[in-house]
Parts: sequence; C-alpha cells; structure tokens
Amino acid sequence: MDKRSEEFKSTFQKQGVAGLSQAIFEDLDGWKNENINIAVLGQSGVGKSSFINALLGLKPSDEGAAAVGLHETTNEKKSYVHPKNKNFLIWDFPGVGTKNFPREEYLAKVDFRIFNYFILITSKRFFEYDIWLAHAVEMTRKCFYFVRSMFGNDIENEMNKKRKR
Ligand SMILES: Nc1nc2c(ncn2[C@@H]2O[C@H](COP(=O)(O)OP(=O)(O)O)[C@@H](O)[C@H]2O)c(=O)[nH]1
Ligand SMILES: [Mg+2]
Repeated sequence: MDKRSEEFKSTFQKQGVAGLSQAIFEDLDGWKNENINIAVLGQSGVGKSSFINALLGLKPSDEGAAAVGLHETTNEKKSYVHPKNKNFLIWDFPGVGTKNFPREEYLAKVDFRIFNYFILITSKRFFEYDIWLAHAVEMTRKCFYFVRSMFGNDIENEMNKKRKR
C-alpha cells in the first residue's frame, strides 16, 4: 500500500466514512493550491495565442489577451494567469523555428524544467518541427497533449468540395 493509501486508511480508522470522505475531497482539490505551469508550444500561426485566449475566456481585443495575428505576434515567452485560479499559469511562446526562437536555441529558451504540462498545437498537417518538438517534450517524461486547431476550416473545405460535386 502506498503512503497516500495508508493515510486514507488511518483517517478511516480514526474518523470513519465522514472523515475519509472529507480527506478525499481535500486531496482531490489539493492541486488547486499548487503552482501549475502549462506551456503551449507549436509552430508560428497554428493558433497558440488564440487557444490561450479561449482558455482565459478572452477575445483577442480584450485587455490582457494574448496578441493574435496572421504575422508573428509573440516575440518572447509570456505567462497568463487563469481567471479562476491565480496559481494556474499558461505560457505563450513564439513559434518554433522563428527568428527569435530558432530551433537550435528553442529548447534552452523554453526551459522545460518549470513546466508541469505541455500542450502541442498543430493545424492542418504534422510537420517535422512538430515531431521534433514532441520528442523533445517526451524526453522530459512529463505529460503532453496534442491539440489540433482550425478544424472548422478543414470541415468547411471538405463540405465545399462535396458541394461542387
Ligand atoms: N479558423 C480558425 N482560425 C484560427 C484558429 N486559431 C487561430 N486562428 C487564426 O490563425 C491566426 C494565427 O493565430 P495565433 O493565435 O496568433 O497563432 P500563434 O502564432 O500560434 O500564436 C490568427 O489569424 C487567428 O485568428 C482556429 O481554431 N480556427
Ligand atoms: Mg502567438
């Protein structure tokens, strides 16, 4: 039995079901008091900053929103605090392989050590940079998630093709 299970067992023996139930709820909410740093990575223009704004519940024109645009708008990494939890930091980055973040310096500039989770955004197709980045994150043995952006465009394009036929 691991340490946490031992603690639950001991709580149950001393305080019964009500005590155990409270301990479990406190444990489940424990992460809310931890600092959580999430890095949003991917190539330039795939929608990293837009995704962050969606998580923050902001429109690009709102105050405090991440800059969004057709051209590269993010020159340095920048953190955004989640409106519902000040310990929850979401980090925006310039795209991998851009002037300010060339591939050779990318890993050092991102500095994977402070992040708990990674979100790797791709749109349209999977490129060599995406695979390289996924491998680099995998080496840290931390969790990462793939997010596919701009799905709406792809669905619309496919529907247009059918309409023409
Ligand atoms: N249709 C569509 N456009 C998007 C989506 N995400 C981002 N965009 C647009 O793609 C462009 C680049 O987005 P941005 O968030 O600045 O990408 P970043 O360079 O990865 O931060 C902007 O014009 C956004 O409005 C999406 O999911 N769907
Ligand atoms: Mg950006």
